[in-house]
Amino acid sequence: MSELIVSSTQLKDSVSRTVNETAITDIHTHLYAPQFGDFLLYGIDEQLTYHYLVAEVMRHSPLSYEEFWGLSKRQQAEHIWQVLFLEHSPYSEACRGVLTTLQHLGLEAKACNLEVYREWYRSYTRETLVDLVFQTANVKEVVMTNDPFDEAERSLWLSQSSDQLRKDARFHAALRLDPLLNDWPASSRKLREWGYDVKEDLLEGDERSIAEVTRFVTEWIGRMNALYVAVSLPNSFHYPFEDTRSLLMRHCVIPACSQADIPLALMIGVKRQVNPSLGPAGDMVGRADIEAVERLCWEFPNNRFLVTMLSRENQYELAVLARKFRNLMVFGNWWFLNTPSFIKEITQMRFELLGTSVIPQHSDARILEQLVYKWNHSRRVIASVLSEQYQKILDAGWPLEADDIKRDVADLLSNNFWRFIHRK
Ligand code: HDL
Ligand code: ZN
Repeated sequence: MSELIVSSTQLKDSVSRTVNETAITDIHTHLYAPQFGDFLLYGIDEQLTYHYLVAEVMRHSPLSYEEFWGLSKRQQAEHIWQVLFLEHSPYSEACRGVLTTLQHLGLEAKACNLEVYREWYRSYTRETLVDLVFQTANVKEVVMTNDPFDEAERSLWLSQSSDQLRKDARFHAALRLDPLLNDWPASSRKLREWGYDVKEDLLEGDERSIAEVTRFVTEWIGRMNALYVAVSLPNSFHYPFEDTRSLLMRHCVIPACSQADIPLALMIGVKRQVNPSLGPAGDMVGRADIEAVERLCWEFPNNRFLVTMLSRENQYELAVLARKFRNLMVFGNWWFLNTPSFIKEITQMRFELLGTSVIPQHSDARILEQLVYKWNHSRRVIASVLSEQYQKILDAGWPLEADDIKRDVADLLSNNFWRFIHRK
């Protein structure tokens, strides 16, 4: 029998220590293994020009969008540092993230200029920095976002042996299909160029096109050894619907996932490019139709769906829906929800409605070092919420042991994912 938890102080210490010491499986990131070369972003200039900070600097900056985008990456970083960190206090979540990262990498918080940080990075290679960051963040593995419609990534997968690209076991692939499901006209033209016999005017019953799209998805699942297939969907997404997206999901993507015994990840509620002048920072949130998720879970009981939604207003109904469908796994506090106040509110509600059967967080990291702050900030909140839940069962006389906490935290931060994708 392991240590019996009897006091609230002992409980908080045990939970905090266990959450910090449990290595993370980060199920959705935009990171790449070092073998992908420049695809893997790192460094102070990349951290400061993260699109979250671009959105924030443009609220203060005297520069026009054109003037800002006309600056070099370094000049953009210098401008963001000057405006958001020196002329204003950096307490927004994205700004504070840079400070947490610098702190945990042992760098001074407010260097006289960015050259101090750039000099520090010169002593690292991509590979040694990955080692340092994964160790500092206590992350054991991440899932990438891999897009076969991105010409540069496509040619990398086709030119290098997949074993070469997948040789770092800390990096797993996810097949991202946004262009296929959200822009069929353009994607169908690309598929035809690549030798897939598909019609742009895709109709029910077009068995040849359906078979060819399914072949495309199946081939890329295999090439990448994808752990899941993913797509982000607009707040206007409905299912079923008389549109090509529904046809492709029903007849191509979900059957291909079934065949490979992997889930489909749905990330729902993004209104892309409401302000194109902001570039990657120009996307917005919109409340989505939870019935689309309900209908998918119902129509495909043998398929599994990893789902996260961008709107705060969708969180409660998504958690209740997960109580109705065991093939639905709720994950993360996506994008604008990835702030301590929302992580607390949403995680508490999920723990109350779903217990331990949830994946409470992913980082969405785009720049390698973001793993440090995103997980530092999230661990703190998840540990606090978890302690509150445990305290309630202690108060009800439940004999809680330290090993119970270790088991539950390992489930929440890793094992729930591996079990759900049938790899454990
Ligand atoms: O579509 C996505 O995967 C989103 O996470 C977008 O990449 C978004 O720009 C982002 O990075 N959010 O954190
Ligand atoms: Zn993402």
